[in-house]
Amino acid sequence: MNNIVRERKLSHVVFEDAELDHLRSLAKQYPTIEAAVSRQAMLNAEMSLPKGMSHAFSDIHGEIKKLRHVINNASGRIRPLVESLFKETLSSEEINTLLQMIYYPQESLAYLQTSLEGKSQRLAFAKKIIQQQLLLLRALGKHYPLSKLIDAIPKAYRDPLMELLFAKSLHRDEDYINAIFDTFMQSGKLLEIIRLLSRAVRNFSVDELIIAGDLGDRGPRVDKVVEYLMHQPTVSITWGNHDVSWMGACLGHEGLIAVVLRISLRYGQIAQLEEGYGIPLDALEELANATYGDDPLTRFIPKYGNFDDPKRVARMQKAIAVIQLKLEGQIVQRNPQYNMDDRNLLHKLNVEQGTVELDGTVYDLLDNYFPTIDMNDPYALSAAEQACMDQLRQLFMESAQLWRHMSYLFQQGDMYIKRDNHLIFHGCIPVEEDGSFQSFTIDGEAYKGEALFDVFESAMLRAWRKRDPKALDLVWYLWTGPLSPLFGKDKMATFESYFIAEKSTHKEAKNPYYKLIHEASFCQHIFTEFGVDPELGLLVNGHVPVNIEKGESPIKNSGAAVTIDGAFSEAYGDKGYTLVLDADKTSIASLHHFESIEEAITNGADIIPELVDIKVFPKPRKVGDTRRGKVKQREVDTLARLILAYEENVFAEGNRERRTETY
Ligand SMILES: [Mn+2]
Repeated sequence: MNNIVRERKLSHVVFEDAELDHLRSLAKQYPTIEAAVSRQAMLNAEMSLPKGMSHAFSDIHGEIKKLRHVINNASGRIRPLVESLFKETLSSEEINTLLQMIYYPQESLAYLQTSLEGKSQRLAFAKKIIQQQLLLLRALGKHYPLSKLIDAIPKAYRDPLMELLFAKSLHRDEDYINAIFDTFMQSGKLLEIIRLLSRAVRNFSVDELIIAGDLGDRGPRVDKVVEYLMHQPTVSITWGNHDVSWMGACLGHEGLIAVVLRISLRYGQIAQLEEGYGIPLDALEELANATYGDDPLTRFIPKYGNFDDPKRVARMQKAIAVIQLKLEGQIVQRNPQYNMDDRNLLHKLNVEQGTVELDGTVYDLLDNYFPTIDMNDPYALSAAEQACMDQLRQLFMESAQLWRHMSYLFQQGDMYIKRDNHLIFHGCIPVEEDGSFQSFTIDGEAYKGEALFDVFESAMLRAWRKRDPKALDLVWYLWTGPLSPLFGKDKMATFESYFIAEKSTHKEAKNPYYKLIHEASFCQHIFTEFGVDPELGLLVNGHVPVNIEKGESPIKNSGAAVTIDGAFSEAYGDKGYTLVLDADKTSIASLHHFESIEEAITNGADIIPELVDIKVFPKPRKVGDTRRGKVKQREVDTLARLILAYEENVFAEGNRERRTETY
């Protein structure tokens, strides 16, 4: 035995079986010491980069036009970069042209096409734009490893575009560069390349988009919002109460189908159902005409939208509202543990008198026409109502587009997410007045705090994967239940707002959480529960619009909580916020109205948000300091063990099994 082997034996490196199994599969990916060292070097280098930027929005509510703009301009972050890069070399008009090309390449090119005459002018223009786009990509590339920059270059044209990207550092002469551009020109590919590079710049400007819930309802098109998000590279979603209503409807939950239909009709947003998801409303219309043909329907005229026949929409809304109230009664009755009996009001109707009794007080009804309610069994659907729901349920479950979109939300979504000390969710953490966590019982077990979020998350997935009826009812509870972290109010006053004049009965009381987040000690109590650093933590929720006109601020007095529902959609106020999670600070950007793509192209309309810093970190955080960085560090450590296993001849390099190992 020679010395080296003796030394090895003396080192007594011990590998447990479980570790060896893991290293063996890793060895397939890194079959040599060189391969493992290369990977380690790249991981270590990446961990030293500043952490990428994340943008968080919430409460999009179907507002596709504005969402598209805010994503395209990276919440206003592309403009300052373009301005600083090109301030010496481009006029402000040229800067605007470049920005329009990046935001809306298709539309901008169509607009410019008319003013660019002749081949040489078009070539010169395209060449200029492409070179500017590549410069931008290089500037953005400093935040990423080279491999990511290469990945960002459109694959179909990667070799020639890489040449152009590095032409300057490689001292390429004009002939070399022109040969590439001339070929693109001759084959008619210049405009396509501009479009592809615009997308690359946009995708490269933001590391992660976080949507804190409520993609649809009220505003125009939930289907277009989901479709657009599905085309973005990295999206994380925390579900909102409106999202889970669509998700449950897609799985065939009748109560939630009624909710989704009623809200679409109330806000006059029928196109998303009929065009977006191919769900015609004929069955409902037939029922509505037969049942409410002579009804004046004063309480049901749609709030938005221009309709030739608003009464047609109103009739359908009333028909589905009554069905919803009945179905909700059934859900509450079959789930006594929800403690929502007080929401069942149909058996308290006095149809002869035209009144309803609510908490001991008798109120007059604004509408007393309920031909389908049988007072002996007020929560049962009539035969015609049931037949209509059967048809609608079939249509919801058969819509391939709805299934595609909702599957994306189930897969991409969570009840909450943690990002580097930011705890992000849609609604609230249900608490009592004194700040202690409220608990909710599922299958005889009480859950509160983080465990409550986790148990709802697994119910969501059980509903999706197994169509478990109990889990499906929990999806409904998440939509409207008083202890739902997505809803966060004591009740949803659907019945009262339709049928009772007294405004006091419409009031929905918010969970004490919304008051308590002004106190630093309460926020720290939450951070501890959710495993977030109490010193650096920030609570982020949407769901409740911040009323700027009333002097409300998105940032709470504690400095440790922020509400980012800034009324994004026109229906709510047309403002909105983006939370910008940067390496050195977290800031809130206030958005404003966005007219149209046409205005953006012809007059340079843009959303240039105002930024206010919320948290400034003692030192800029690197990738290594983040959640993803921790994963990378573990990979570096594991690779070190793999290298040791190679050095110790536990494995042979090159994917060759050592003979001794097979025994
Ligand atoms: Mn909401």
